[in-house]
Amino acid sequence: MTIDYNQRIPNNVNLANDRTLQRALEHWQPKFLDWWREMGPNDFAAADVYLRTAVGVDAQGWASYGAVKMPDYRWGIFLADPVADRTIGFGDHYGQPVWQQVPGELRSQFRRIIVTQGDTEPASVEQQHLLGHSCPSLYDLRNLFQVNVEEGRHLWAMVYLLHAYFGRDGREEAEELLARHSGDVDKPRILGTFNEPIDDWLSFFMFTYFTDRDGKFQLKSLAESAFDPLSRTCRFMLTEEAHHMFVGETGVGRVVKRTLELMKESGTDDSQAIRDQGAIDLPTIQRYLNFWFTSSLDLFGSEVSSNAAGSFASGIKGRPDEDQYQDHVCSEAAYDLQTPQGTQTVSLRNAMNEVMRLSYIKDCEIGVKRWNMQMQRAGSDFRLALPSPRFRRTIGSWAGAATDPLGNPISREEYERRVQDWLPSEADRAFVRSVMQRVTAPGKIAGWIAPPDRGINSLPVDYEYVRLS
Ligand code: BYC
Repeated sequence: MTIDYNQRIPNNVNLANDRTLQRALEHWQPKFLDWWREMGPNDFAAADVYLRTAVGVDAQGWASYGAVKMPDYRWGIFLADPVADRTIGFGDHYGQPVWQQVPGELRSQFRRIIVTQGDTEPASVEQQHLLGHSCPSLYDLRNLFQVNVEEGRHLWAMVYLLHAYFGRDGREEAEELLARHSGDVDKPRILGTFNEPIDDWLSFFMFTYFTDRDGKFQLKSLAESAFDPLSRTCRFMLTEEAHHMFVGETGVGRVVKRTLELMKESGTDDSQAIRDQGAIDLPTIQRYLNFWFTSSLDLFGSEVSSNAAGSFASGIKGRPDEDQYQDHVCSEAAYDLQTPQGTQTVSLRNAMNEVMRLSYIKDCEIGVKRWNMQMQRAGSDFRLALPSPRFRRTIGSWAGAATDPLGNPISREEYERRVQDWLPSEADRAFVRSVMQRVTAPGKIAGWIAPPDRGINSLPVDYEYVRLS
């Protein structure tokens, strides 16, 4: 299904044939643009940014690249092509044909999940609102903006579903998605991580590595949904999402690389000596990793969750890559959980959040291994590690339990005494911000990060990816 760019709202859902829906979305569009102008990277509205824009929805050749001013980006509605005769892959309705409409009895659960997913997208743009001012290079600045415009499009994806399938309630929810704001005292974003400030680039890279990866897992589980328009929407979002995690993985890798270079040149791994040279010492990188990883673990919800059981049973949300499992109904299976009170056996359906969290942790390990290989090759003994999923949790069985990063229970007093070694302190954050001075000359790069191995879309690294004047 080709994307129609002649419409005011580019789409591949034949919007022109549904005048009521088209009008409703055209009514929401200026509000979105107002929000973008106010909460997005607004100081760069006049810059020409080398952005990719979706031109199709098949895996090959789906995007075109070119200079665009961000407010002119063609946000639109793109669903992956339907799969012929698709059937429900899990839960109580396993094997039945998928739904093209939301069943009445599941409306509020579907709406809640779509709203929660939709809420994260503008939240992340708000979190990164001022980051452009401290960019390490034009290459990185462009990547930030690419991520931002695509999160904006992912908001469109959810707003389309709300408008098209949830009537008046859906339209009201779509308005609310622009009314809540990241970190706002009165109207914060729904999920914890999306209210954390991202005001330095190390946080941005950790966020795109860890938090966008939660996005990958949540979108994969929604791509399994029995509600076919949701599944198709999420399938296409996943195509765009891959680049965001690439930005995170290579970003952290380049910070590590630069630090290792300076450690080698100066013959020391002393943190202060590295900081004196304007780079970020490895223990600080570990503390940032601890912060963003643990915060992202909370995004999977509680270990024991009747919401998760209900979503699985009724066909709302499956497990990522449901095909990998033998049992797709899971009505009899049990699951052993380790809680602060000891082992607890629950039904597998109730433990679906934990099943997802464990697959996510496995996926997170891959990048950590790569970063550690860099250290091994450079002759450093330092290794980064993911902390235990019991550490610094605010949701679920381990919420509020004092443990060290290995997950060993400790007293609250010991936790408070040692937390500075485990999580970024105010002084760490101030230091990290202090090295992040804006570099915008083509081909130049800040001193705390190594240049990328290659440019974007086969262009050289020193290409002028953002024309600021
Ligand atoms: N913070 O049974 P529970 C992305 C709430 S990222 C605050 O434990 P459930 C992206 C929960 O809402 C992916 N509240 O968990 C990445 C519920 O509240 P209500 C986003 C939390 O419901 C980067 C209560 O606790 N997509 O796309 O099974 C950039 C009890 O819930 C948190 C989704 O999340 C938290 N961390 O699962 C841009 C998918 N965790 O309803 C984008 C849609 C839980 O009782 N969402 N709570 O008031 C879901 O599937 C589920 O809502 C959750 C929670 C997985 C989030």
